[in-house]
Amino acid sequence: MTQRILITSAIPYINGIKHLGNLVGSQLPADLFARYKRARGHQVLFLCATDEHGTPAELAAAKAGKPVAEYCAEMHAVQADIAAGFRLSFDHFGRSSSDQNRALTQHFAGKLADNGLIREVDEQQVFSHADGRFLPDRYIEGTCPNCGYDGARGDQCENCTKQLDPTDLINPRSAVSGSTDLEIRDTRHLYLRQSAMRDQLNAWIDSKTDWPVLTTSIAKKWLNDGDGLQDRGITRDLDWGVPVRKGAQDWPGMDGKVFYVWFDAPIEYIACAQEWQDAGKGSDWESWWRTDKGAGDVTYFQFMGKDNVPFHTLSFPSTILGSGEDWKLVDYIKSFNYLNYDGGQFSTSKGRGIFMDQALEILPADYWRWWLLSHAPESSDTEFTWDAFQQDTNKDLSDVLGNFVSRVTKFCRSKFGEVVPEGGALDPRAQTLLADLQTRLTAYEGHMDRMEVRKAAADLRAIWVLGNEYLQDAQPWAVFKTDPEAAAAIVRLSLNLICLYGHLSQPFIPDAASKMLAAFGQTPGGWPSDVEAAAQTLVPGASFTVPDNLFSKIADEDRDAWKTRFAGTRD
Ligand code: B3M
Ligand code: ZN
Repeated sequence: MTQRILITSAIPYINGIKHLGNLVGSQLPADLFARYKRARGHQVLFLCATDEHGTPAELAAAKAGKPVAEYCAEMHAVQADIAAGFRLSFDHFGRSSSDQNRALTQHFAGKLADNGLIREVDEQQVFSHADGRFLPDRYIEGTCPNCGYDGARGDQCENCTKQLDPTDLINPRSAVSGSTDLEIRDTRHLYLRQSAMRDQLNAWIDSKTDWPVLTTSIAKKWLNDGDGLQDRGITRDLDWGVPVRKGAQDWPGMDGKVFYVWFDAPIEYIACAQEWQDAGKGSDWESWWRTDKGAGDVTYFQFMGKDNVPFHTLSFPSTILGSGEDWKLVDYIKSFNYLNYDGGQFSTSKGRGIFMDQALEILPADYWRWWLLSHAPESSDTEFTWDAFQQDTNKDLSDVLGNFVSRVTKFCRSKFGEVVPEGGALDPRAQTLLADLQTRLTAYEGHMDRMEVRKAAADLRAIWVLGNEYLQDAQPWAVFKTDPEAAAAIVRLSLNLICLYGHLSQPFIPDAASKMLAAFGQTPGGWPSDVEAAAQTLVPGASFTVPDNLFSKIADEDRDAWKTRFAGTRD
């Protein structure tokens, strides 16, 4: 039965290009899942956007010497371009600074206020004399009161994932100037009464028995930690952001303030559907998001890195539930650990690792997609090393898959021409192969359905290997000498496997998959669940073209050059 599936990836910050660790922790697995579900015939809406508000955007724009709106528009185009380069198949790549998100964010704030879930607090905030401004959240650094990590930021400790307020930090300093000449000043802010939602959130999380442990353990930890579910400030003294309003009305005392970036960013998941419609790409966006308007049959999946889990299991659901309206809550949260880089961490602020634009400069998207997904940091952090990357991609993509495609098509061309030969009946070895493939395919589907990315990659690899082993075993080049009919049957089956592989590989390596299918005049889209039937799809006599080499091997010189080039930091 066709399902309606809503998929969102955590929306990347606007202030710079993301590294491969960010990519594999959200956008890439979300894309894998979206491609798979579409191929299986489901109706998918896959949304992502740039997260454009907050101090990071302001500071990055200032550094670039541009007005912040202009900077964001440019960086959005840059990120959209890179996403296209990685073949991320978003139905829409929106912007949290959109008019739609502005209105919706103000709408939610109004509803929360109506429902008594917002209180006004006269609080004290850090003002930096050296910087001449209030320093919100991220731009104050200090020691985490929870774990003692000395690089904790004012919004969250990266080390233990605890959500923080800037004034919680021990020995605070300005991340802008490093100055410790900080003064606490009075200012009034809005707080979301998350604590009033504890029971509701607890019951909701408890009902999610099929979620990954990584997700529920982080959620439960902060829910039951006593102060983990504190009321959260949702406004800031900044110029750039969604102006604080109660729905369409002014909010007395809140002039010149904006909503906190983490308040409006998840709301962009919703607004993005409206942007998608307003861009003429679809209709009836509310049928994806409002259970009173048709979204009752939608299943909603979110993908994100572990540091984003508290915001998606506590804060955003508080906004949704607290509104009292019939917005859809997420059904499944797939979260990821971190990918490390060659003995350390990827770091945007330090420019360490490989960034998305650089990756595409040196190799096509499929290499990265395959390696990153097949090493997705699911059950623990994992590490990127150039040696492993070279070894794995050379083996899986060139020696196994690429080699299979090229041997079969070239052998066929030399003996039978560029047409699918007729040949005789399949021999028992082929029957065994088909049975083995069917077993693996069923496992592959199960792992894809459950978003077990590494296991799914292992299944796909095994499916490729089975074809190679069969060819090695069946030896059509030897058989041809004595029994051309039998050789033709082996070749026909193998050509059919190329098409099967094209369809099954498409979620992981869309470009190579398209090339494999194009060689036979096919396009990606279908899903051959029945191997036996798939093995007979090509009509004898149908013509094909030998595809260009699908993958080149990564040479040792290149590997070493890249190792050196990416050893330092990005300038
Ligand atoms: N931009 C943080 C991140 O990219 C943040 C995610 C927002 S999801 C609503 O890790
Ligand atoms: Zn900490």
